[in-house]
Amino acid sequence: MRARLDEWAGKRGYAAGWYPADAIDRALEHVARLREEGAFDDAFFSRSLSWLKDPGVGAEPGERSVILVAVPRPAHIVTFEYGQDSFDLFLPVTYHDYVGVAGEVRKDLEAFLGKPLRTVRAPLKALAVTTGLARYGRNNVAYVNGFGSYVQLMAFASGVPVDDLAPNGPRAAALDECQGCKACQAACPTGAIARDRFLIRAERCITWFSEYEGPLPDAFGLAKRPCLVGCTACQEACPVNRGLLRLERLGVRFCRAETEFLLGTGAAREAPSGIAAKVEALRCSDCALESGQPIATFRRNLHAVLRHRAAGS
Ligand code: B12
Ligand code: SF4
Ligand code: SF4
Repeated sequence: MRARLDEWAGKRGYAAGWYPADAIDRALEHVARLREEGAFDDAFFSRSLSWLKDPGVGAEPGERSVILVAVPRPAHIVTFEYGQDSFDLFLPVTYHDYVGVAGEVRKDLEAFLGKPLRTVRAPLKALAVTTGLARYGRNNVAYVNGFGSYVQLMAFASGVPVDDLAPNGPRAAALDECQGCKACQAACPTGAIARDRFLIRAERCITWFSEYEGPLPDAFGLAKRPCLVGCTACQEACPVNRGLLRLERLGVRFCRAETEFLLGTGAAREAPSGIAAKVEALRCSDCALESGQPIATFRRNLHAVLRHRAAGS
């Protein structure tokens, strides 16, 4: 069975592994233990990790195994005309079509195996690392052999039993390359990659701010790679990722009037015709329209980044 999964993944350029379903419990316990130890900032936990207590998280009765898939993904480029110039802004790896890609992969795998699968909600990095599919970098992102960290992780449960290759499972392991390296720590503009512990201080991470309403650190707009949401600094600084980032143009260009509408600075209060299709093409829940208007985080992030670009900083 594992051989069939390897064949499927190999043909598509993915990495994948098949594990007993209790691997999901181990990953959940790992995070729960950190919570009990008080490792998380309360605001961060309640905003970003409280879903771990939702019904339906983890394995369901009758599910015997979990398939983990790491799909290499590019970052995407979108162009905005603004002032006298045009600017290429980025959607970091995983932000374009997150749900769509996971859905396609599941359908493809179901067809290949001839078995129904259920998408599992779980802490995916902990799952990938504790099963041995990936390793943590000091930046707390998961690295998969040959792909670096530029992957989207996904997990699918099935009723098919599978032998545990490593009883008790491998422990969470860090990359060997992290020994003596602090490149990601030095590159992180907000000190989120801690000096005194392995777990990042996610409540300082620019990505965290950029995904929620509220004040945004200046560092978001000043980033070397200007992003519409998220941050790529700790991954791009990493020697293990060297040469692995793929960039793809989405072929979306917002003209001056459209950019002004998105920023709320133009005369147009009504959406210019055609803009909905362009925004839709980003397939990004953080850069969307709601009732014809850009959601607050989209407008705020775009404003922050274009203001700095136009000022030449
Ligand atoms: C919440 C969340 C966030 C939060 C918090 C991030 C975080 N580090 O927890 C915010 C909004 C900040 C965020 C940011 C990003 N995210 Co995010 N996020 C998630 C989400 C929903 C849950 C992550 C999670 O479980 N966090 C809980 C923490 C406790 O778990 P952990 O990070 O694995 O931490 C473990 C280690 O610290 C370890 N540990 C503790 N002490 C020690 C000591 C040693 C020695 C070792 C080895 C380990 C160790 O134990 C912890 C628990 O197991 C997942 C999707 C999912 N369902 O899993 C995506 C996910 C993790 N995100 C993803 C991505 C791509 C990102 C960004 C790169 C996006 C971007 N470009 O801006 C950044 C990266 C920021 C960073 N440096 O981590 C991808 C990661 C892919 C990958 N290759 O790892 C995921 C898996 C989505 C996906 N389906 O692919 N994210
Ligand atoms: S930059 Fe260095 S310390 Fe950070 S994850 Fe990469 S190898 Fe590890
Ligand atoms: S994503 Fe950016 S802010 Fe977050 S840890 Fe990495 S470098 Fe720091």
